[in-house]
Amino acid sequence: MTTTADYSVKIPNNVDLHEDRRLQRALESWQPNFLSWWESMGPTLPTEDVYLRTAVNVGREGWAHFGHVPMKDYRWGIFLAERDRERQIGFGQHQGEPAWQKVPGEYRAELQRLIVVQGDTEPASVEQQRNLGATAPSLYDLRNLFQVNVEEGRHLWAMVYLLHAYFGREGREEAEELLHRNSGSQDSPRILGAFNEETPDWLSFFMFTYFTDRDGKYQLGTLKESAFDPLSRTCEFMLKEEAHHMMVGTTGIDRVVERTAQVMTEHDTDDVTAHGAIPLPVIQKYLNFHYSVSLDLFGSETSTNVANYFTAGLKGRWMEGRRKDDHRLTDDAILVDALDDGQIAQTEVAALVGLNTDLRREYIADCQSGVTRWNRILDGAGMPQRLYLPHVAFNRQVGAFAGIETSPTGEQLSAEEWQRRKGDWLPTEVDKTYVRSLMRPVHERGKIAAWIAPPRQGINGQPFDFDYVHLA
Ligand code: BYC
Repeated sequence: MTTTADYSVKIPNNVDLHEDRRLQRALESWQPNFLSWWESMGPTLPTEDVYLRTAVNVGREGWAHFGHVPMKDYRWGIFLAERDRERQIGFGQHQGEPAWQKVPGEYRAELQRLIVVQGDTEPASVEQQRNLGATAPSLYDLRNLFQVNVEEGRHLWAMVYLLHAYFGREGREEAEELLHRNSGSQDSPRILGAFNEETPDWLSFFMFTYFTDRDGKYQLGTLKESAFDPLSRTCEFMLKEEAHHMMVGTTGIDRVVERTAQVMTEHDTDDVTAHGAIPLPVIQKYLNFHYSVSLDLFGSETSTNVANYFTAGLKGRWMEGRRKDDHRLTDDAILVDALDDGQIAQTEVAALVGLNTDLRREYIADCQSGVTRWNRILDGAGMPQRLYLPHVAFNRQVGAFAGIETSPTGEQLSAEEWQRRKGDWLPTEVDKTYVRSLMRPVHERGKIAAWIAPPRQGINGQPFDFDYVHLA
């Protein structure tokens, strides 16, 4: 195992793939299927080349190379973070034992399931975003979209490598299925709810990369703790790439809010539609939608699945190493959200079954930091309006609150009242049509659409007016 990726081979990798001919052949026979999936389900906008980052080294000293690459020639590869030979399991009933280099038979099914669920989200997001290139607000944004897309493709490779290398025939079959399920498909949809929603416009894209990619960050963070070392090392490296996706979402919404605030101040009006910007209430509705569907991605407040994952050592907590407890949690309790006699309440449960709640709370605190940041932009523009995260029970389809309806402040509503008022809180057809009407491509160097401010910084030290993408 080296830290540097070998690019002289068909499948770039740092896992000494050439030493295992069977595995290499299996992955080489999956590769054309991946490429034809990319051709038919990946980005639709024809391009000559794109200024992309390609991973070249997983070590500490610089890991990426930037350059213009035709997207179909992007080198998707397999990169695991460096192995720590002393690594021990950090939690659960195997705490203190050496990390596993193979899959223990008794946990095979659960591990495979976790890897399949994780793998399923990656190509799903590429499918969701495939038409966005045609309406990019600038070449800079177009390049970022494609960067996110190729890296999600690489994250699929990361999970497929694990399935092929450690799960035999079943793993290979699952790897095929990852290319056959499709986002939004009636017959074979993607596994998790949020990955079957549409990403039809760039406001949705920025909300998705802020809220849904952030679930990815937190889930990968828990899998990085896994006793199964190859999974842990794969996730560690994926998290490095994920940071860029977070940046795209955070600064994307920054720039939308900034532009709206500018137009509101310049024209002294809340109704910015006449001036081609996105009204704050519409931004809030999009935020409400993406946040609530992303909360669903954490599963139920109480889950025996997650208790079993933790006890077995398959999936840890966010920042497990920094937690000041026994890392076994067999005697601990946690307060989780619940319905008590139909009312929103909290109830005490065993800490182990409450671990989805624990992770969701870490995630919520992180989401709040974005809202605080966007409100600082509003404040800086001298405006009294503020954005907010809706109540945890708002618009939920999974978990304790799936059966009730609430307002964004958590006021419980009857089904009729919800039907009557939900258009005040979630994007309506009118809102979506308006946002879509703004989505006209700006594919000219150095230019930007009117509904969004330019970024403060370019990519890899390049200016905003750099030729990030050459269109075909
Ligand atoms: N939609 O015990 P429960 C990312 C299922 S995003 C549909 O409460 P558990 C990315 C659940 O599977 C990160 N079904 O939940 C972001 C279970 O079914 P089974 C993706 C759902 O198991 C942007 C049943 O309901 N990675 O990387 O504790 C771009 C009972 O569930 C949903 C992972 O999620 C839902 N929302 O936790 C690109 C990590 N929620 O098994 C990429 C791996 C639950 O009884 N996955 N269900 O048939 C997991 O850790 C867990 O499977 C979950 C659910 C956290 C998803």
